[in-house]
Amino acid sequence: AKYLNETSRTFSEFLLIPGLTTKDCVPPKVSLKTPLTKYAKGQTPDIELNVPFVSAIMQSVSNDGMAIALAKNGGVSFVFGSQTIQDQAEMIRKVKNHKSGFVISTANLTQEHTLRDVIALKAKTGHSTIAITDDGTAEGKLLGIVTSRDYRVGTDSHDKKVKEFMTPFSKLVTAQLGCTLKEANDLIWEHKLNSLPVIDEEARFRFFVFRKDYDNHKDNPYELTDKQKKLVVGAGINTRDYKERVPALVEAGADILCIDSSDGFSEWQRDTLQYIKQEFGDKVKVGAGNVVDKEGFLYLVESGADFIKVGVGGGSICITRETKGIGRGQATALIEVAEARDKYFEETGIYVPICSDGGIAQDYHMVLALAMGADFLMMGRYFARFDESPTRKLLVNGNYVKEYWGEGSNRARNWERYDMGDTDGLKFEEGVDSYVPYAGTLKDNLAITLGKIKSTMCSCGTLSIKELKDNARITLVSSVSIVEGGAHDVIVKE
Ligand code: MZP
Repeated sequence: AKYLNETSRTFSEFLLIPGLTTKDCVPPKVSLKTPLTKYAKGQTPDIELNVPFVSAIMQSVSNDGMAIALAKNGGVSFVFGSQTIQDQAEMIRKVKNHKSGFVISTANLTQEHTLRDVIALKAKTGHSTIAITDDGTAEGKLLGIVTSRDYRVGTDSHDKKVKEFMTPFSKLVTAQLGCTLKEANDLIWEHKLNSLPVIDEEARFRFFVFRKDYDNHKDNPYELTDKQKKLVVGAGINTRDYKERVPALVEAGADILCIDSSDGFSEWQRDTLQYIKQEFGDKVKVGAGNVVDKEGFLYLVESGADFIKVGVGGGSICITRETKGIGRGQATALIEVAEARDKYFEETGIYVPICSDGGIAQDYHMVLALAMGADFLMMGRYFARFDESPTRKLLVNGNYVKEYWGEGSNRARNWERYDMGDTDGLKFEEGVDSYVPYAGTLKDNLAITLGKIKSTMCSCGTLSIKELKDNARITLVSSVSIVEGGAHDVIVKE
């Protein structure tokens, strides 16, 4: 055997050292935008994430409900593949057909535009549109568009038509936003969109869409800036039935696929990647993995993967290391693969994003993983705790919990993930069936997590994930100093 000299380490063994925080380095200015798919130097990736999180390809985590909630909040779900092709494609369709809100800048929508322009905008976005024109017809010039300063002009107006129009509109706003039209108007106008006591999650977006941006005083024709597309959704695939599953998922509208396997350094993954690229060219994006070293990374990149997933045995429900004795500490695996990714970029000009999959047990592990070179993170346990995960919420010993089981457990029976090329069926379990503490809604928890990440990034003096990767300073911690990191030598009050 060949011995690797370094110790296999995990996130809890590291800490970030603060860098200089300049006065303009504040959390609201931090961007968490990150590439999801590979791209050539100087170009932009076809798919980017606004938040560097994807939810795990697991029955107990990523169904259509989770996918809709996460996509609305800037991440992407990979809908689990351990179900029939038809059922998985149906979930993808549900996400793609979901009418969602898009924040579209109408900074340039002016009174020179007519209601007809707004109707065209509505046709493109699928949003309900409420606009007031000076003569009450579609060709009339815009007096106002939902909540904007124009509205005040509108209600103050003695024009009967405007008044007639505003009364039902006012009721609609009150019903959807749970506040008066004036309150909504003030909050939107003051850019305090997030303070709206929204009843219908999408209402916030709908009303923002048509806010006219007076601050810029621009009067060019409007342009739609976020992209005119539906929610982004991914799907897990395996190395067995890909010739049937992939076309069905593509047809259903999946934006990105990922081969789901506990050990991705295999010829089966190469065959699957090559089939997809030959059949669909670059139109179909597909990630591969999981690997834990540079050899595995290069093998899958050269086979055509659009991103690479890193991690073997670190998942919270995973017993692969105990069962089979394979795996690598997640931090060590990530550091090596990130180095290989950077070298590959230097040599070829192609940047292949890497995803750190599994083993995130604390929010601070996320920022460490990003600093160590992950472009985004796949998480199961984290998302399983939320209302949106597909599993039951139960009261166990006085505490609310959600169910969470591994794909390698008897409950999931996802033997394709552990395929060794022989007969069908799981031979032994590599995952457990468990509970995780119930934590509430995805949106609320994500806001807290992202707040922590941004705050840490500011402590490191960085405003983007790239800056964090390039400039972070990371130190190993001794087991004694880990004790120092918690409350110690005090009697903590209840
Ligand atoms: P975690 O976020 O719960 O720590 O880990 C989630 C990851 O564990 C998944 O994305 C997947 O890679 C891995 N996983 C899923 N099922 C099993 C299993 O049954 C597993 N062993 O290891």
